[in-house]
Amino acid sequence: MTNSWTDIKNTDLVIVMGGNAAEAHPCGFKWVTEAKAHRGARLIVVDPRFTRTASVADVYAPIRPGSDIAFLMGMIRWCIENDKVQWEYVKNFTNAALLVKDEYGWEDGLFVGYDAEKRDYDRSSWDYQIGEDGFARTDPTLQDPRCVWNLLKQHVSIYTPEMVERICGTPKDKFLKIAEMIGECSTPTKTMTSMYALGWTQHSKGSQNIRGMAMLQLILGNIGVRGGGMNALRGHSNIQGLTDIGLMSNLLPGYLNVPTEKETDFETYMSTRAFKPLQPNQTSYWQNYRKFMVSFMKSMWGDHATAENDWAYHYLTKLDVPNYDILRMFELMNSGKVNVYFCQGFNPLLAFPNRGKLTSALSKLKLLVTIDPLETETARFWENHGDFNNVDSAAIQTEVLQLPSTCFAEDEGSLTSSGRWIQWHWAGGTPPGEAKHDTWIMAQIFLRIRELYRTEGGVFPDPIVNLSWEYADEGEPSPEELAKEINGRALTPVMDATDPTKTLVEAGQQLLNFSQIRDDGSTTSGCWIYSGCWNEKGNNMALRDNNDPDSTGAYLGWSFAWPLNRRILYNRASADMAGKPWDPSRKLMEWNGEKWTGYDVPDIAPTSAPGTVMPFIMNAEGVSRLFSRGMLRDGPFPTHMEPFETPVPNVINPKIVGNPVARVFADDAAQFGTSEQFPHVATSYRLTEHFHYWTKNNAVNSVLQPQFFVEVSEQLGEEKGIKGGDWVRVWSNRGSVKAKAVVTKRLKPLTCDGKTVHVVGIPLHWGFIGAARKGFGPNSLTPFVGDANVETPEFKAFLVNIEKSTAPKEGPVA
Ligand SMILES: Nc1nc2c(c(=O)[nH]1)N[C@H]1C(S)=C(S)[C@@H](COP(=O)(O)OP(=O)(O)OC[C@H]3O[C@@H](n4cnc5c(=O)[nH]c(N)nc54)[C@H](O)[C@@H]3O)O[C@H]1N2
Ligand SMILES: Nc1nc2c(c(=O)[nH]1)N[C@H]1C(S)=C(S)[C@@H](COP(=O)(O)OP(=O)(O)OC[C@H]3O[C@@H](n4cnc5c(=O)[nH]c(N)nc54)[C@H](O)[C@@H]3O)O[C@H]1N2
Ligand SMILES: [Mo]
Repeated sequence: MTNSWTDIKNTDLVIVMGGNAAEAHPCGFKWVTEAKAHRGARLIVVDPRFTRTASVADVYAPIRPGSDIAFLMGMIRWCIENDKVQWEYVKNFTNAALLVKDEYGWEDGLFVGYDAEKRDYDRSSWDYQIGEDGFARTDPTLQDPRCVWNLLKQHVSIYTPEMVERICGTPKDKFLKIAEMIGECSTPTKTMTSMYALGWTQHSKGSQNIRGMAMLQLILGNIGVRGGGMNALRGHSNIQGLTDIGLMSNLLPGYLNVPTEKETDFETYMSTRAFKPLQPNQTSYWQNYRKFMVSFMKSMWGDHATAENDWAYHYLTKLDVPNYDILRMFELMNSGKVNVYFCQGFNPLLAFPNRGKLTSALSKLKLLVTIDPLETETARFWENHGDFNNVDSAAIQTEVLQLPSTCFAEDEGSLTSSGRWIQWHWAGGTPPGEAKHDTWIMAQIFLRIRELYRTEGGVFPDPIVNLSWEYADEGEPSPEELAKEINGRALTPVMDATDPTKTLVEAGQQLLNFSQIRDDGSTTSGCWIYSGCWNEKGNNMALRDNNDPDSTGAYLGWSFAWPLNRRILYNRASADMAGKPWDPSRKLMEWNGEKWTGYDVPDIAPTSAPGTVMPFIMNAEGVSRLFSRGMLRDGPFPTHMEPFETPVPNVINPKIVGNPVARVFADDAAQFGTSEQFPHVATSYRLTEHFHYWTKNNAVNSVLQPQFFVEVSEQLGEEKGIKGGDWVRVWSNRGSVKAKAVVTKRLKPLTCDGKTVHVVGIPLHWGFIGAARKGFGPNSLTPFVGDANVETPEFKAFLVNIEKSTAPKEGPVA
């Protein structure tokens, strides 16, 4: 989230598109209710299904799964056409005025530089014209045809309301009604907030969906202000923490990058991360990258990371491919290239696409180790459960070890919420039976592996045997020790950058925050963005002061938000060029003539005078990006792309299949289905009464939502002779499931490109283990392909067929 849950109460208009917050985030959704009750805020929902969120919306519009880019580009077009633009914001705080290279262009659905063979773009022309002074060229009058604003206008021109209806199936009058409501938020005194989740991410162009809304929010001047923002509603209680702390295969903690194999030495690695400002006076905060990287490597290898050995850069793994995401790992497993798989807190057999392929992949392992508090389908993938898991157990030779772990309720530690609040929690119970903390399990495995490397050597034992491991109990690092390590401390005295005679931090003391992190080896810090979470003041994540001066929703004394306890990112943009709040009734930050003051921690150097340093300090431009240069693989602007399995061809260019640069493995391409065989669009989703695959182990939840079902419209029910409560079979080109039918008015047929499109809804929560009745879930059907930039699987739009059927057969195992 750019903002926070508690800030949602400050909004005038909520748009829930690409999520179902009332269902999947029922506690957080109370802030929408607050905004409705106390500010008269209105709620728009755009979803293929009439959801629980839609049931309390002022306006609901249906949309075909996987078509949101057309809707969002249509909205931007409408705002530009109707002058619903926050001009001062756009001109000063976005890259609207920057000039783009002459070679850049877009034609027939593709940007310049496409190479069909490589399924990739040459992105060199997707960038600014650089002047002789080394800065990007600009035209503040927005007259130059090569300025970002004019290129954007041209780019969105095809997305008329008629085109939106044709692609998305959203009736034109609904679209226009929503456009009017959104357009009102272009004034400085009205804001809209965007709440989204998987309805946008789980597509082969998920990143571009999100960019689309971010661009709209910038045009409306809604980023950095109270009640505005791009608010990603995160999933698991600590999934924000997962990405922050570097658990993506291509990331190190704090959004530093794992080096690639071309970056053979530290200076080469650093050379593309210099981030020289692209406009005069700009902060370009990533210029501090080296400090964060060096201190991270000090936290990993302590005294073994020195200036002489480039801070042990050679210990870091180097990527030979863009990332080792889960899709790639299962592909490798399925090609027999993986022997051992540690599966910790993950149930891929139910959670990942194309279960047939997953079963085949797991069957090729020598050893599968699961670390989980519960019995999972993944740990039992080899067990026959009749129709529910019809495998030949005798043919599977994988050895499975199940290590019972604790769960959050038995652990102490921190959880990072969607709003970047790192909140400490305490154990509510003691581990049952043989269960052990994950930290104990990991430490015990590490100690044994280190011992093997110490005694037996190996090709390159150094990164393992020299790993810094300074804990009171080697066998189980405590959450406090880990949190302090993440915050960072001084190894030798840290001197004041402006006065080198002054000691800022004594050796051994915790760093105050990341401003004290150094690149000379004097500091260590495990994750720079978290620095400040546990300093000499103590555990700031455990703070529970609910004071909120003037009820702004900031709650600065409650837990610790990264970065620097800042609650709203880019908050300098809440004030105009002179530093006065756009909306005095919603003041956030203000320039008092000497420094920035207000309700939040300023997201800019506190003494940067307005008019010099622009609010987007992480960007080399200092401004936000309507045109994202070469940063995303699939385009500097979002362009309409169909899902890989689509009921209608891409109307802009029927030759383009799916996302033209998404990675597709050959076997999976062969398994895509066509609309002739599979005429209906399926999408998958959650129910409030269950949490993924945990709560089916609990009798109460299993009674509340007792059985796996699929939803179809009354029209499709009629067409296929399906009544509510009937058994149906749903199948794709990859597999087949059986479910009870729910025939409902919540789904309505859509008309897309002149064709009737039916949507089939499939909830997630059933499997073959637990207290609930056995069921399937959607992932026997889903395609094995991900987003072109981050590889989130395309769970939300795929093709199926459906027919009336009979009950599935239980297997030999009860
Ligand atoms: N009770 C409960 N709460 C949960 C969870 C749970 O299992 N149970 N899981 C948590 C997790 S891990 C996550 S990630 C979040 C997910 O939170 P959400 O993303 O809100 O949950 P979903 O139900 O997967 O999907 C949301 C909506 O997206 C819609 N949708 C599908 N395709 C499209 C599309 O192409 N465009 C648009 N505009 N909408 C589309 C679906 O119809 C659905 O209503 O929920 C979290 N909260
Ligand atoms: N078709 C389709 N598929 C989807 C989705 C969808 O919308 N549609 N959503 C996707 C999303 S967003 C998500 S997040 C995934 C969820 O998929 P998973 O993350 O695999 O599902 P969970 O059941 O939440 O968690 C996995 C396991 O973690 C265990 N666990 C809980 N606490 C701990 C702990 O402290 N330590 C350890 N070691 N284990 C623990 C649980 O017991 C559980 O067995 O599903 C994905 N799959
Ligand atoms: Mo999730």
